[in-house]
Amino acid sequence: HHQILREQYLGCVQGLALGDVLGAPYEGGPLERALWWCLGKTKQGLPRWTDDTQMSINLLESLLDLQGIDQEDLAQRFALSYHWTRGYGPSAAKLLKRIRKGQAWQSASRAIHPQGSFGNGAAMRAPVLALFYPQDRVQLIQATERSAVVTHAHPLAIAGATIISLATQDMLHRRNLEEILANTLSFCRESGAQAFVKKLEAARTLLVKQGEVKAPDIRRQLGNGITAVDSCLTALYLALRFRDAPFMEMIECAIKLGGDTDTISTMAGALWGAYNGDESLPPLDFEEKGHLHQLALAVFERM
Ligand code: 8NA
Ligand code: MG
Ligand code: MG
Ligand code: MG
Repeated sequence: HHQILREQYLGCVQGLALGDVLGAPYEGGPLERALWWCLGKTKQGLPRWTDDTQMSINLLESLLDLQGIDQEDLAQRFALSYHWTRGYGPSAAKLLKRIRKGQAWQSASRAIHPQGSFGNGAAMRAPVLALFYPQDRVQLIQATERSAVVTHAHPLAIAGATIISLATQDMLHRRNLEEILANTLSFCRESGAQAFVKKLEAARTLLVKQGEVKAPDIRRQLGNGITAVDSCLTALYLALRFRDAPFMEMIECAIKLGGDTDTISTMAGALWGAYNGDESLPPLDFEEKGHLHQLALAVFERM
């Protein structure tokens, strides 16, 4: 039995933001990369993070202020902090602008996609839920669903977010590889998301494979895209493959995959940091690092 440490809380939050910061310059196509080349630093010259970290901060602050998931509060925080320079997904941007104009999140979401978004935008902020619900699996599953639907009502987006929040809980408890794969598989089966079951089997095969695993194999078998199905198990795979290796080796591998490099690095970074703690992260400075530190501490101290 492992006692979860303060540095694991700090590592999860800092690993999330650092993954975002390091992956963002390589995200998407040439246009997005050129834009990030111009926008990617604060006036003080610090690296900037994107929507992934912004929404994680919103979720942490809402959880701390309201002592649980409050969907209306979350919708307002997400909408008020939306800014086009943070690289939000196209549907997420539309949704948050509608909420900001006063539309209810439920009807705004349905107006954009009747079944909700299946992007990875709920999964990228899901690690912080495990910090708030570190012990109870059922409670974490419910909290993940309730916080996801505000922006991502599609069952695949919720399943992806839950895979990430549950895996973060497992990393906090420093469970072994087989346990984490078994826990993930049982959730994928419960949720009925066959696409995730298939990819989890592929991830297991890649994890136990002897010799080098090349980026094109990971990309083809697990995905590198902006949907939950094409990114969540990629991030879990990277975190498990590199969890006893340096953080930067994992990030380099995530960047080699191309596609949604910031979000895959965000999720993998949070998982890695939850396992290894903040002292093992590279000592790089970035936007609002001290504020993120304070938020992680505040969540730890209420445990
Ligand atoms: P989102 O909710 O906009 O979803 C991403 C995209 O998936 C949408 O814009 C649609 O194209 C498509 N999509 C989602 N749901 C449906 C549906 N039900 N029917 C048809 N199409 C659908 O964005 P998000 O909040 O999930 O974020 C996803 C990613 O976008 C994150 O990586 C984020 O960082 C951002 N982003 C990605 C890139 C990139 O090129 N990789 C660039 C900038 C921003
Ligand atoms: Mg992003
Ligand atoms: Mg909030
Ligand atoms: Mg992204």
